[in-house]
Amino acid sequence: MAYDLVIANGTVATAADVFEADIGISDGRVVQIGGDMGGATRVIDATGRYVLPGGIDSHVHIAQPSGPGIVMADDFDSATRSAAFGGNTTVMPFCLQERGQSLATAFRDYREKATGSHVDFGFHMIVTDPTPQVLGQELPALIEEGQRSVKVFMTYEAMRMDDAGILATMDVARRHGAKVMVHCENEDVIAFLAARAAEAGDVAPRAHATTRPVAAEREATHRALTLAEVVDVPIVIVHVSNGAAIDEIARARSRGIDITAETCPQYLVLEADDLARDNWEGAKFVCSPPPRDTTEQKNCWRGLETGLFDLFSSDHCPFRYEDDQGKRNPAGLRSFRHIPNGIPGVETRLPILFSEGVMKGRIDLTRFVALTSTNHARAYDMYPRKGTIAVGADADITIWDPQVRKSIRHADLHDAADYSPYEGFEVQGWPETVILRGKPVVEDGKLTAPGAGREVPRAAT
Ligand code: DUC
Ligand code: ZN
Ligand code: ZN
Ligand code: ZN
Repeated sequence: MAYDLVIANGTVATAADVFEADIGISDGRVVQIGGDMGGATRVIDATGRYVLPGGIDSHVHIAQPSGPGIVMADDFDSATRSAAFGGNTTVMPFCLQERGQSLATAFRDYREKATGSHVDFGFHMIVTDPTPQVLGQELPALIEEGQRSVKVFMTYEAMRMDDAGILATMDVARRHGAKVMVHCENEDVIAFLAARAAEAGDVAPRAHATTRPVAAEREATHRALTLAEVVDVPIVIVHVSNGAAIDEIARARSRGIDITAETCPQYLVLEADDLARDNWEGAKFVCSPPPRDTTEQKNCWRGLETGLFDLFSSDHCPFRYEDDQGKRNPAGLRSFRHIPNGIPGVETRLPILFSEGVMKGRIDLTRFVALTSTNHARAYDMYPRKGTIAVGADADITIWDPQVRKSIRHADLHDAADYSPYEGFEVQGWPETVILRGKPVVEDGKLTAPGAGREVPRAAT
C-alpha cells in the first residue's frame, strides 16, 4: 500500500517535541510518523528543513466593511492566497453583523464569499447589535452548529457594545458553549482625547497612538475580564499591546478566570514612533490598539516567553495606502480620525516570529508551533484534526526553510494592499512548501492548488 505522499528527512516539530522522522500521508491525513514508509506516489525531500503543522491564523479580517464606502483591500481570494504563501493552512476571519442586520444573514453572506478560498477557514461571529432576535435565536443556533466563538468590541462607534450588551452576549455564549473574544479599548476615553487633539490641530497619524493610550486598553481589559468573571464565560483578550494589560490578565488568571490571551507582530516590531514618519507615511502603521514603545515591546516578548500569551495572530486588516478611501487620506480628510484602522500581516506573521523569536533564542521551536498553530486549534475547537502533526490529523504541513534570509518587500507578497508595514524588515526563515490536507498548495513559489480551502468542521464538546 503506497502512501500518497511521504515527507522525508525533515526535522518535525510539534508543540511538544522536535524529532527526526518521515511523515506518511494518505487521503489527506497523516497515517504514519517515523519508521519504514514503504512506497509512496510522491516523496518530498525535506533535508535541512523543519516540518511544522501548518500555520493557523485565528485573527484575520477579510472582506469586512469598515465604514461608509470603506472596504478592505483583501477579498477571500487575495487574503487566503497571501495566507498560504505565508505558511498558513487555516485562517479564521470574522463574520460581522452590522447594526440593523441579521447575524444569520451576515453569516450566509460570509460563507458564500469564502467559497474558493485557498486555505481552510472557520469563522468568529461579531455581534454589534444584541437584539432579542440575535441573542434569543440566531446566535444560539449558530453556536449549536459549531460557531463557538463570538466577538464584541468596546471601541469603534459603529460596533461598540456597552457593558449591558456585553453581559447579555456573554450570557448567551456561556449557556450555549461559546467563548467570547473582546477588543478592549475604552471608547469614551478615545473619543475625548481624539476630540481634544483635533481641536488643538493635532491631526497627523501620530495622534492615533496618543489618543489610544495604554490606560484606555488597560481599563477596558480589566472591565472585560470582570464581566467575564461575573458571567463565568471563557474569554479571549485579543491583540494585547502592553504590560499593564498583561498584568490585568495575569491577575485575573490567578482568580481562576478562563482566559486565552493573544498578541500580534505589530506589538513586537512596530512602534508608535512609526506613526510619526514623514509625509503621512505614518498612516501605514495605524492599527488598534496602536503599536507602543520599546518597553512595551519587551513586555509583550516577556508574555510570549513566559507562556502568558497563548496565541500569536496577525490581526490582518488590510487597507490600501494610495486609494480614495485609503490610508493616505486624500481630499481634505487629512486627519488621523479618518485613517482606516488596520494593517496587513497574514503573510509575514510566521517569518517575523520565527526570525525574531526562534532565531534570536527568545522562544524555542515547540513554543513557536504552539503560538502559531496548535493553541489556535485548541482554543477554537479544531484540535487535533488541525494544529498538530499526529496520526489521524489533517495533513496540513508547512515545510520551513530556516536558513533563507529575506528582506520583507511588499512586491514579493500576495495580498491586495499596496504596501507592507514591515517593508525592509530583515528575517531569517521562510515557508517553502505548504501542504493542505495532503496536497501541496504552495510549491516552488506558485499557488499549485487554487481554491482547495474548505470550512473546518468545529467539534462540539
Ligand atoms: N483593529 C485594527 O487595527 N483593525 C481591525 C479591527 C481592529 O480592532
Ligand atoms: Zn445551546
Ligand atoms: Zn480588534
Ligand atoms: Zn482584529
